Amino acid sequence: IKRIAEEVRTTKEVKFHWFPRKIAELDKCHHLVTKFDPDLDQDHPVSMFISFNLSGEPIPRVEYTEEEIGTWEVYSTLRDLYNTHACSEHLEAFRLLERHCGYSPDNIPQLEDVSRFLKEQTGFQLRPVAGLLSARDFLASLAFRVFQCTQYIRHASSPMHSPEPDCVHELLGHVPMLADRTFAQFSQAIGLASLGASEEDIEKLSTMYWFTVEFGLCKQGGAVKAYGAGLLSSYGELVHSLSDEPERREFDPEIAAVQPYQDQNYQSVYFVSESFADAKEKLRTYVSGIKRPFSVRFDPYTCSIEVLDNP
Ligand code: NLE
Ligand code: FE2
Repeated sequence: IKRIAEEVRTTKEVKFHWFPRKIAELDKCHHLVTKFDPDLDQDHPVSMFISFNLSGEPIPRVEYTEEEIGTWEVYSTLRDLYNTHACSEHLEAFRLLERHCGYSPDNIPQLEDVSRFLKEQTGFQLRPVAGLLSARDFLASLAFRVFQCTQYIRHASSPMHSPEPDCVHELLGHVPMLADRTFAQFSQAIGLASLGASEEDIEKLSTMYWFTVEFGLCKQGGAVKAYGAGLLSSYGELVHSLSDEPERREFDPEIAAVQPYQDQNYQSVYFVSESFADAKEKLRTYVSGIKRPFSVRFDPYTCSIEVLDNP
């Protein structure tokens, strides 16, 4: 998909990239990054049903096949590993999800139910998406506490690791973390920083997102635990990340934003945060160094972005 850059002007005639200012404008943030062609790539491991829905519409319910529910059974294996490998915020939210949202080894929870739950916890909501989105569109939705979420499941042949997001990744990895208050603030802050940012800053913010929200580790009670969704949804990588194999570095946004990464296999470097509060503070400092001709503020009453020209 070829993206045509749209430009808008502030009163001072400074150009910057278009961004949504109202939650309904997220309907325009659906540009997919196509890494494969499902028609040509016979091995590609997902059933590509796509729910496209507009802002405010309930998320369509999906009836998963028996084979798909079979794949979902990685749930039990992961669940056992969480006790030793997941951070406490994840474990705590997971218990609530089991109680209130149909999380169990033989049921794939419905996005609509999960979205309602998250909304009560942190104001986050889910939106179904057809695949991997462009970084700009994905990050923009976070500014509104909207998480764009795939609904299909990985192929039965590789349940323990998938290079692409799927509902195992979203529901077991992201959702529990989005139920945490500080983590939700951290995620929204990355989103707000991305609005109207230059291509270069989008690249840096999405790399930083990669090493935190997707593959982050944190210290807890003298141990290192996982909070990144890409770890929490992959049995193989969750074990790998806390083993002796990879390198672990202290989280520094400046460094994480430019660290090269690959998205087909396990990471060789992970960043460890002191806590979410500390990560949030470091992010704040990093973001204040990003140059934009304006500043933004989220108005929670109207769910819209206020734009202020910088003096
Ligand atoms: N590797 C992850 C998993 O297997 O669930 C998905 C990562 C998506 C960025
Ligand atoms: Fe993800």
